Amino acid sequence: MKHVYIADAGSHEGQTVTVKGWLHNKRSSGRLWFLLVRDGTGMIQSVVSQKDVQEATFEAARTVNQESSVIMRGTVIADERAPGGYELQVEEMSVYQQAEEYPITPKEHGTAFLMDHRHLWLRSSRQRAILKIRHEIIKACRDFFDSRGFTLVDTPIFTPAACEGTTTLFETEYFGQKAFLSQSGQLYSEAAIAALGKVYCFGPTFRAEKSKTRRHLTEFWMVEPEVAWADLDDNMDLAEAFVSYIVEKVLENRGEELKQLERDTRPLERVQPPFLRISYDEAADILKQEGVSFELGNDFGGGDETVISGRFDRPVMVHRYPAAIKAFYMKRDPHDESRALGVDVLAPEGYGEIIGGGQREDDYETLRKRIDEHGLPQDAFQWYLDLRRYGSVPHSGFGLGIERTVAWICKLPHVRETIPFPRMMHRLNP
Ligand code: NSS
Repeated sequence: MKHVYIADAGSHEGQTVTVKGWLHNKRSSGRLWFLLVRDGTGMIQSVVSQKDVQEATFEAARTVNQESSVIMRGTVIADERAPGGYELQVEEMSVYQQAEEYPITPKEHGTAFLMDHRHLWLRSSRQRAILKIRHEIIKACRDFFDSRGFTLVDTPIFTPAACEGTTTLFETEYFGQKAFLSQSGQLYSEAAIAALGKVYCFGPTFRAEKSKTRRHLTEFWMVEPEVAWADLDDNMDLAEAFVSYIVEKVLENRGEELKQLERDTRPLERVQPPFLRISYDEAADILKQEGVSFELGNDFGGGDETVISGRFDRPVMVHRYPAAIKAFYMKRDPHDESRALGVDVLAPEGYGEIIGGGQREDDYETLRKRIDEHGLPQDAFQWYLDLRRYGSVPHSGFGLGIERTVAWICKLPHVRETIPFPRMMHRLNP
């Protein structure tokens, strides 16, 4: 008998098919069992009627447990009242594996319990919806760059030096040598632009974040475009077009999932270019107006970003941060050497930074000096300095954190639900 996925059941109306999946839940009314079966593509209500089936099938329906794996043969019937619009009138069913008593029940569970059972928690409708949206966001990232002439360049995970400061480096032993897990593929993408012009890398990145916040993971995914001959303004144009495209695709293709998460889509519909561009000093002024105590020169904390982004109905771009708090590779503003040509994109609704990037220092001597000033080893950066010795060009890029973007678009309270198996300071299992 033909195995059909539940999502395709509608095109088999009136036919006998086989559905394979997991028992989501069940209820009975005497001689009938209603089994809600899930297969990853959808849910279908399967009706087992005592008068229509063999004793073994009725007994299987009576005894089958939540999350058991099941195989059902039956006829697809259109039924407006059924979830998904179709029902399976079961002729025969078998239980492939009878599940033990399932630990996750409809009652409320604490976060720690759910995180310990993340491998099972993923099966819930809510987690499924989040993973579907995550997938859509990642696909949109790729499609955006692929359709604009960018080439994907895979950058290494084992690296000899820091990109984003030495305090969050994960160190590992590498055949008698020290290696660090990549914090960003940026430096390697900068090398690749001289070969390919416009590139992006997309992969897992690692930071030993000792902060326990709703925005920090120790392993997160980042997509990073890098463009030759692009300045800070070009970079901001690219970032706003990119973020708008991602939101547009999620609205277009994941309406069901957003509904399931009870996400109000109106704020997302407003995410269209142009985004407001304000300087760090203007952002600091907002904090002052709102009565937030903030020392000029410091970086914005999560709470500060919430206040700043709360002023706007769409993402806001904050540029020209104090150079002293930014990475060694950032180009200084020629009009004010104390400011770096960097930009952060802050998401609205209190989410804060989802993108960090900017224009890179392209002068050999200046960059060499910065490497020293930041206490970084010249040796490990010789290859990077070479890029300023052999055909240096103005260039810019940025990194978008996937998990923070998923958290914002799904409106989740914490990044831990945005990735299948989150890694945080106190979470390495499962
Ligand atoms: O440190 S960033 O601001 N910038 C870079 O890594 C640049 N090297 C990117 C580039 O220009 N190619 O990080 C970029 C984004 C940031 O805006 C967040 O969205 C995300 O990466 N990010 C994180 N997400 C989750 N957890 C943690 N710990 C985290 N750190 C950064």
